Amino acid sequence: AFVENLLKHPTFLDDSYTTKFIDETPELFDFKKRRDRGTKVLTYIADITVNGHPETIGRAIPDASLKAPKAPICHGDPINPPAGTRTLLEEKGAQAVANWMLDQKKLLLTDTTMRDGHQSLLATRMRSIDMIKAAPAYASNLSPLFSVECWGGATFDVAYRFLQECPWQRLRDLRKAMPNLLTQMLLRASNGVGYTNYPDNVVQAFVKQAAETGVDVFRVFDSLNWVENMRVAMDAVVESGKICEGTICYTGDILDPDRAKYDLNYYVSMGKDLKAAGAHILGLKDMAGLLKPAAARVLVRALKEEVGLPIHFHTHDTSGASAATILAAADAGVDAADAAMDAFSGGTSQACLGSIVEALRHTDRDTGLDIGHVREMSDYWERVRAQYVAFESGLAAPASEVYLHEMPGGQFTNLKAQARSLGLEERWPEVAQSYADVNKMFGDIVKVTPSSKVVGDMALMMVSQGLTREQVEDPNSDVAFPDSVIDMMKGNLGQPKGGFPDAILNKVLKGEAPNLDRPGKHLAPVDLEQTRSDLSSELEGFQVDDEDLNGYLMYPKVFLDYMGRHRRYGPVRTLPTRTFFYGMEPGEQVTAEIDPGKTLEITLLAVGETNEDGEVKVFFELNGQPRVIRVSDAK
Ligand code: 3PY
Ligand code: ZN
Repeated sequence: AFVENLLKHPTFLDDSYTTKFIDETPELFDFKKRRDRGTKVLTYIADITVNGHPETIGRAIPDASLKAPKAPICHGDPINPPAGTRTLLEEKGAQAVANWMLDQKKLLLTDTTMRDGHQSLLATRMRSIDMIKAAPAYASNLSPLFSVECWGGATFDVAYRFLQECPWQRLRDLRKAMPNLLTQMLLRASNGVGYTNYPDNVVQAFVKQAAETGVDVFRVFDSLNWVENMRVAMDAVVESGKICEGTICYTGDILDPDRAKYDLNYYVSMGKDLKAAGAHILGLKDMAGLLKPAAARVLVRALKEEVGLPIHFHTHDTSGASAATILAAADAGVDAADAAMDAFSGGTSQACLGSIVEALRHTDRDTGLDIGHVREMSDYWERVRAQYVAFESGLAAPASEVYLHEMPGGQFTNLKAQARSLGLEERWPEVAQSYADVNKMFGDIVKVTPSSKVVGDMALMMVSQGLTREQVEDPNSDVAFPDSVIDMMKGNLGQPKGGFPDAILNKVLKGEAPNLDRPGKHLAPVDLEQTRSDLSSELEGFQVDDEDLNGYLMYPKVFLDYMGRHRRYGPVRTLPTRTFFYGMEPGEQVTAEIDPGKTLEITLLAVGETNEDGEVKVFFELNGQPRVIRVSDAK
């Protein structure tokens, strides 16, 4: 309803430029046009104040006394932060960073707060402004970090789709504020930052652009662990001169003889394949948090000995046992591990960063981070998190149930919300069991975006229709499979180890032969310049730069919708988070810095009555001048 409501207003005709262009070249625009941006932002505030934000209506509201979070203090010169890992990359290149990792005694840490932390706890809804405020203090106070994971995964489309922001601008701003630290992204190999396999040249263009705009470390994985389907993305990363973290997704249990499909040899052999494919670092991505401490010792030791690359371990704390696993991995020699700042840790997110720092203090794997600085940063994140209560939906307690269903941390809360919307919340244990059954029916596959979404779609369908695995597999029963299941069985996400079982393939494809090749092999390259010029025409002559083009190629409709709203609402990413989600109260004043040093001082004076045409006048003061904005009351 939000999108429709906003798109109903055909006010896209006033001009044809985006925030980004204006933000970068303000001198090109006269006073009137700059004032237009003020009007746009006021229109947004008026609309949200009158109609509410559809994503927060009916949800928990942040405490009224909550103040906007203040940026953490920089201990040191924020303009010249201490040398960090990025300094090494810039001076000596990607291989030198990998070699340096191997030479370190300390356990290197990646902070995931700005990507997986909020993706797993707050449905990916953290806004750029809250990240950018923290970035100088990361550079200044936390320079021993290995990297800051702040881009990719679900954050890309959520930025356009729900936060009305350009994800590229987020990356550019963070990059600038943390010049000494490696930025890291999660890339779904041929699935880019989407849910489908893209043509090779789209993946290549995306990687090139991400490297140019500011990504240093690319964690590249495939949702079925098919190395064949990772090469295009990995080659593009290596070519860009950035760090390629070729990644194994961990599933099953290497110590369980009943899960022999994914045994130690499987992972070691995949690690060797990734090394041969050009990885500088070997990522070990335990997206559901299934790797147990004893298994971690065995796996890390074997990978270290047999592959020889530095190993970067990622896990989730759904079980509550992830810190134990990280410490076991550290004992076994893992080079780097992921953790989230305390206030964004635990549950379906990562382990608690401050506690890992403390656990290793006075040992030979001391992380080198200052725990006081970690606490200050976490205090900031705690205040940030409090503004997003509407999106909290996580676990109230650790759940050993994760070993049954094996859902990735990022999917868990999403699937729960989907189950709720289908009226299946009470039947969650059945959904969990069904998810496990579907996994077996599909032949025990790796479950991570996008394959995890396919398993989730099927599980929800079975529970809502009361179908068992036997009924689904029965050749005489008629089953309407979700589109995503049909697509995956056709081979459009690639091939899992051993292929999909015949029973389910035949049932879904009704005898049609699947494509067993790498999906990208059969996808024609996109004509990038033609697409740019078509898009430019569709946007009434708007100059489409490479970032916009790559955004459009990943998510055509999402990008166009974003642009439409952008023309109406302008640079709303500069608004405080509370204002963005809840509008303003009469008498309240906020500021928004729309260009460096150029600030809108906004006071909401009053909200009028709804007239017979369904319109409301909202009275503001903008930089001391009275302004009246009319919006329709859509309530
Ligand atoms: C993503 O692809 O967004 C993930 O976080 C997978 O774990
Ligand atoms: Zn994760």
